[in-house]
Amino acid sequence: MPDQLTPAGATALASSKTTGPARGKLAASPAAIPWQERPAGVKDVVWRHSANPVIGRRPLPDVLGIYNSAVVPFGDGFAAVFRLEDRTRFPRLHMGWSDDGLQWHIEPKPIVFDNRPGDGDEISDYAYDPRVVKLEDKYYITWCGGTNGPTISVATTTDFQRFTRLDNAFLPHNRNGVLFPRRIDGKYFMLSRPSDNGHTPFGDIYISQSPDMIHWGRHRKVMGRGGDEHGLWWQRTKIGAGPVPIETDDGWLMIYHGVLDTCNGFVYHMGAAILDLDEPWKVAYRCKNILLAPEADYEVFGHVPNVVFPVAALCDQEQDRLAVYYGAADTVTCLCYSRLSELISYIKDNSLVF
Ligand code: BMA
Repeated sequence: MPDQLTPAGATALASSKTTGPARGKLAASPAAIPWQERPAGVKDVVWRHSANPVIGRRPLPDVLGIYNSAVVPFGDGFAAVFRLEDRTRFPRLHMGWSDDGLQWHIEPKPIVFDNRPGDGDEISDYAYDPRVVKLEDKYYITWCGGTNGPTISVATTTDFQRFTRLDNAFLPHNRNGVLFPRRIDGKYFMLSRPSDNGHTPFGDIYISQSPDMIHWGRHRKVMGRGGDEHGLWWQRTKIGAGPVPIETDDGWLMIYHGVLDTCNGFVYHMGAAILDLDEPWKVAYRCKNILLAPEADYEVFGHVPNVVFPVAALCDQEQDRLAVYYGAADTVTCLCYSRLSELISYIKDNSLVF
């Protein structure tokens, strides 16, 4: 195992920390998730972190951007799997560590995965838009990996030091693979978005089941993009699952991105739906309204303008707090917040299932 994941190898830091926190220490109690109250005067159900972006432009030497990245509670802090682009612009996954979910220690070298069985040494996949979920006794990382075009790659880890790659879940082309955090009726479930090899001009959310994380089947459409017929232009071109679904009394809260194709290109928004707890291919509620549109400068100006792309959520159900990490303008990493109960009510009150 190379030494890039040891503290001594971590020469580049995005914060002033000199040691990485939360490296597998057993936590007495989980760290508090990032949180800010809704600012006075703001009526929206979702509001931005006041010090966005939490990881800004040029966060490390020779790094052009960290965005669309996953965060999970780990030890007595948080671990992240970051999408990082250096001067090659070839996306790779890098580990990150944080005490508070805001100040990040970022490993300067990419994650090295043990090869998938049968792969040999030739893996040179690009890797982007990771999601991470704690499922039973392991953390599962899913991401868009490309060897013969983009599809859903999967790996496991228990310590974020060693990573074991499984076989890809699906055939190319597919993106936005998001696992559920527990088995349902004995099966693992994954959302995904069949796509093409480029900047896909279509896309609906599907769900697949597996008994073992290797064999995936019983593919079902969960929900489609919605356009003119529903008067919902913000998600008329394509939709894709975002963070790992959150289990609530009303169903699985699924935050997702919805895309509008304009004369100046795609515009990415954040929306949400609630899926049936036992039959998650059934949509119980689907919010008609955008929860977050690209409006802040850091969402509108960047390498790809007008993108908010939610990928990870931290939820404290006792405190009724939800923090969502999203990539902005394919350049920086941001946070936004909501009260979980208010968000659920808002989705139910503004629901149109189609
Ligand atoms: C999608 C993905 C995302 C990206 C978005 C906007 O197809 O590649 O990583 O944020 O486009 O460019």
